[in-house]
Amino acid sequence: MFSGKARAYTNIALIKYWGKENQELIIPMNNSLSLTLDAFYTETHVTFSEEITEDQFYLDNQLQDSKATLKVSRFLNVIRDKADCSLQAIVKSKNFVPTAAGLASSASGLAALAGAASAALDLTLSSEELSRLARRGSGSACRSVYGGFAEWQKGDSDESSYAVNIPSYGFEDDLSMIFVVVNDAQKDVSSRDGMQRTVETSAFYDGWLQTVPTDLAKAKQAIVEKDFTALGEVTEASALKMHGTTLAATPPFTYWSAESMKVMNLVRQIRSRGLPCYFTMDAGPNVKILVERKNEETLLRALKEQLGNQQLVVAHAGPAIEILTEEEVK
Ligand code: 2P0
Repeated sequence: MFSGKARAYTNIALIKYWGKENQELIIPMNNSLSLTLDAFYTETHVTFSEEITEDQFYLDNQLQDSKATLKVSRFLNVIRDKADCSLQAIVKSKNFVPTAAGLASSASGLAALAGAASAALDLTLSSEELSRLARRGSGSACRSVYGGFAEWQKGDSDESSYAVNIPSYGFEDDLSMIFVVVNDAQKDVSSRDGMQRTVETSAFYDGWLQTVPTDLAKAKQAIVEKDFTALGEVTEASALKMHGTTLAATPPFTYWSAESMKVMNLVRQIRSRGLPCYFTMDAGPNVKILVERKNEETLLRALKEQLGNQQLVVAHAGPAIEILTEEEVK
């Protein structure tokens, strides 16, 4: 029996990843840039054992169905190949999220799985190697290897596609991200299917790709200069462009609900009244708002006034992935 444990925190992209050049290896079409957050994380315990004949996957103490287990098994195969191991595994994951409303993340989940399984099999990996490995599970997971800001450099091969830390000299500690949890009954298009459909069919996809390098450079410059306004503006622009591509896909789709639009308009309104804050959205209807930490309370009050009981979750910059000892597992 070989066991390992890890804790990984989720990340939200400020410059979005949207589209794959290679679906099998998860090589993206464009670089992306993210902030790792402290409020959501996954702890995963992996045991490779002679005593079982099939991988088993428990999420929050519930044995998962064959579809969810297959995703885990495929990823474990990548690690088994690397470590020359043929044992099956029991994977026990727990998502720590302040609310159950659709905030679980594949980024923290697959990063924690990569960390725990590689620790179990004694693969001694550098951060870049662990990032490459996590990428094979889920693209955004490669950024969760790092705390603070990370850039996923797309590369063009399994070896060259991984995330690196972006030094920010404490700028990330000046930031808050407020999640507005939007409840929505719409049927989901998974991010994996959504981005593929967009690459293959969207008339706007080339436009998206053309502007990413400039947006990325602006974001990195804003981080160096600790320029919140510049970072906020490019964050919002990147999200809007990514979501724009989905409207021109065949068949068209959107992750926005009426509630999402209401919240985005509210952010614009609050900003026009003099409080700098900017929104971003991912493959679902929740809206995330980037604000300076010194303005967090004021923004929360303004949001509560307008949104009543809608759930708000506050997050700050989070740490890098942690490989845990037995005692550290809750
Ligand atoms: C991101 N998203 O940069 C973008 C923005 C959603 C919108 O990465 O297929 O779970 O496993 O590589 O990483 C979500 O997609 O997709 C995502 P796969 P993933 O955060």
